Amino acid sequence: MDWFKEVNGVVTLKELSREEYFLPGNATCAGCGASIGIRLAFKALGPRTVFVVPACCTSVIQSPFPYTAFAAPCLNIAFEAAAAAASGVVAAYEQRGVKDVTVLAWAGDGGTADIGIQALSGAAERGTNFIYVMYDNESYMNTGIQRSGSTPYGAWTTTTPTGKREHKKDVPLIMAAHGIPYIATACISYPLDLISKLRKAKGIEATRYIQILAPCSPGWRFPTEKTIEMGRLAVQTGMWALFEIEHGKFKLTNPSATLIDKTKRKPVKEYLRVQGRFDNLTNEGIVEIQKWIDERWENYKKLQLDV
Ligand SMILES: Cc1ncc(C[n+]2csc(CCOP(=O)(O)OP(=O)(O)O)c2C)c(N)n1
Repeated sequence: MDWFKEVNGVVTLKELSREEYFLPGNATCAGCGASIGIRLAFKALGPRTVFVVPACCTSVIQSPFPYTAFAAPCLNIAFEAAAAAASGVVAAYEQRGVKDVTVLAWAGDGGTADIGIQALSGAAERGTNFIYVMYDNESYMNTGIQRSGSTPYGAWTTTTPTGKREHKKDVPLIMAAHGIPYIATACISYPLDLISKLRKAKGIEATRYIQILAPCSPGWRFPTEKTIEMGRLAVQTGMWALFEIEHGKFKLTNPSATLIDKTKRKPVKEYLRVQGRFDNLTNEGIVEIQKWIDERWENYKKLQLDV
């Protein structure tokens, strides 16, 4: 079934299929940002998609029999093995001459930025034909909120009780160093942008990497009805930037493209002060994060000018 009109066209909510392949009655926490991402990924890619999911919140959401929440094939795999297993699925379909299935590795930030990065790097170097999504809830949430390489500076987790001392690892730029043709960032609070990036990725035959910010109410300590608001604040303050790197060309996408001028971005304090995970952050900590954001955006400016 050709259930969307164009691969790279403008997306509107009306254009989206009403069919749901991420089923209700599943095991998500209330206000789960990752599950919004899963629903949108299905809407973007359609049911001829095979998910490859390592140990993470999604495996718990998806797998408990008989309440499985995916109306499409899903391979649950070991924590470190998403890209390796997805490479195997791609090879199997190629061997059988099947060309209309999208293989989607769907992994958390721990499973990507930390334990899964060697398999992902290998697949990207080989140019394996899959989409790899890191849904970024900025911690190992499934096992009770341990810090990951993608946890931001100053955030409380059970393994950083006084706040993380290091800044977030820049996985999109690590992937860019592999020279793959499509890299993007997205956020569940901007669904049309997320869908159009996934659709664009679907139309490219190579390794594609998309990192999706997925706020987590229990882990970030905000009320469950505020998930979308958290994602918006992350983007509006510049803590999370929306961009694409297509064949090496870096481009900020909206609304981030409108925030290149520092004065257009909200102060990061507005984002930090509404999340319990930053409760212990001092004013110096806030200044440090603001400085980190401003430096990153200077780099984005340069990257955008370089193309
Ligand atoms: C080799 C190995 N180490 C540890 C675990 C335990 N484990 C399962 S899920 C998980 C956390 C996953 O974190 P992340 O990838 O960030 O996804 P999230 O749970 O946040 O969705 C851990 C540590 C495991 N399954 N395998």
